[in-house]
Amino acid sequence: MKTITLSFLLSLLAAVCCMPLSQVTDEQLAENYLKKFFNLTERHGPTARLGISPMTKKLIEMQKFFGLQITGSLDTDTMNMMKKPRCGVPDVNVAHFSTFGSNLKWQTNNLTYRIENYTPDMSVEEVDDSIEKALQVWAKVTPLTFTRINSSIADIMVSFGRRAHGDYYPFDGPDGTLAHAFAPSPGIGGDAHFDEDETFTFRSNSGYVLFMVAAHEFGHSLGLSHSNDPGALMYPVYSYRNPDTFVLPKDDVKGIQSLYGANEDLIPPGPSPPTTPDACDSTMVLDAVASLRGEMLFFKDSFFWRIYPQSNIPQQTLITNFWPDAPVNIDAAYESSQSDRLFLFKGRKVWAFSGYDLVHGYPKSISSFGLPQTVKKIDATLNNPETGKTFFFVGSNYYSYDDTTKNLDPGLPKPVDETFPGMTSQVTAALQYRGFAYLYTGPFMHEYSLRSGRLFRVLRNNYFLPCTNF
Ligand SMILES: *[C@@H]1O[C@H](CO)[C@@H](O)[C@H](O)[C@H]1NC(C)=O
Ligand SMILES: *[C@@H]1O[C@H](CO)[C@@H](O)[C@H](O)[C@H]1NC(C)=O
Ligand SMILES: *[C@@H]1O[C@H](CO)[C@@H](O)[C@H](O)[C@H]1NC(C)=O
Ligand SMILES: [Ca+2]
Ligand SMILES: [Ca+2]
Ligand SMILES: [Ca+2]
Ligand SMILES: [Zn+2]
Ligand SMILES: [Zn+2]
Repeated sequence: MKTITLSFLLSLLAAVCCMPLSQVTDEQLAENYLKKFFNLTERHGPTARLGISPMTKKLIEMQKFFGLQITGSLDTDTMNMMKKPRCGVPDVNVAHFSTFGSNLKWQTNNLTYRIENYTPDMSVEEVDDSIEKALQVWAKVTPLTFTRINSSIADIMVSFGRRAHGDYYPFDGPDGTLAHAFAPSPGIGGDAHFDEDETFTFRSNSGYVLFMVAAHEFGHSLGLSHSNDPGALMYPVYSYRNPDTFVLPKDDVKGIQSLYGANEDLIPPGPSPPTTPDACDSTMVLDAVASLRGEMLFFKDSFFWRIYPQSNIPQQTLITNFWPDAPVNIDAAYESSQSDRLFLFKGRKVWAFSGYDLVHGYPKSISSFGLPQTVKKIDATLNNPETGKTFFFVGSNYYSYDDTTKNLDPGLPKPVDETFPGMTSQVTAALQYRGFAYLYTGPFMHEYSLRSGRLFRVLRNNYFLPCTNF
């Protein structure tokens, strides 16, 4: 945790350049992004011993923060990340939850807020409701209270504005920066500004959900900085979540309680704060594993990790950040290299994706593979590109499907351990990689030859998905 003063934030934000995104080259965009969010102060000139430019150094810092492959260059994943809609507050020196420093918190628990103006995107009632609920996200887990006032100066002044809106940190037009807020202090401190050039919505997943954007900004208003936990509300990049079911994640709860303590009131029982799956948890049981265009994907809850063959650093993301139409808490997944599609299974349904897009006609019933009605869910799937067969593991049995004839093979189902000796417990996930079949059961993984079915080794999850918290 590092102390960042408000004046520092101000000077940083003041360095923001405001060219429209579409007219700038990738390099200019990257330079602006790193200046704005990673404290890049000058672009040229060698950095001491290492001899790498300040720009490369900041690029590596940014790639580390977002769990991207550390290349030090403007590769596609890095550029895509820089183009995502996000919050306008910088990401310097943050780890898991972080604060602006213990001196940047409110000295009272009873705060006031005022909505200075409204967006035409939503009704007045919808804006009032979104702002109130966004503050309650934080009030629920702390002793903080928020009282609305309609005149004079409140601690947290909420307003909508576009471009230059009176604080020297102009907004940037549609997308890019969605909003920003100031750390606790008198005057502009605590205030939250929303970019009117965005389309804000109450509940719909087209446009930006005001409740989600506001809940994040109020985290800053109360003294939290950004978190690199991709499941945290204080993660700097926007992701859609259903406002009706949203529960403040554990990382944010820990962050805000480190400043203000817990809510002493009796809280009615509700869903517990979601935690982001941790690759370092040796007891974790993965939902599904698949290959995709040379990468490996590991699914758990609402998240997945990607691993590039060249690097050993898993990148963790929300499933819906990649495939907005995908289910979460899936049962099984596989890549069909013949059709270049990714199949995701949940219950009796299957989704097919081509790139980021849901293939027309999906989700479908798993009966489309010829599986009988008695199969209520698939535990794991395994595709063998050499034979064009896909195995569906169900309980202690498996079915095999021929991608060419589009039929289930006859004489099925068969006991799993007839083909994969020693696999007597439920298969929870499966992966084919370089001529081997990897069958997961709980936190363990059995390595078989795809051809002979011979069992080579019993490994743990971390064989492919290493623990990289250091
Ligand atoms: C930002 O960069 C400047 C100059 O390189 C440095 O003096 C300052 O401490 C940096 N701030 C943070 C928060 O790292
Ligand atoms: C803050 O509000 C709470 C609950 O409304 C109240 O019990 C408490 O006395 C207030 N504290 C101050 C300092 O006004
Ligand atoms: C402020 O205005 C809103 C709506 O215009 C109203 O519901 C609320 O009661 C007002 N609050 C105060 C303290 O006047
Ligand atoms: Ca204020
Ligand atoms: Ca914007
Ligand atoms: Ca708008
Ligand atoms: Zn933010
Ligand atoms: Zn502003």
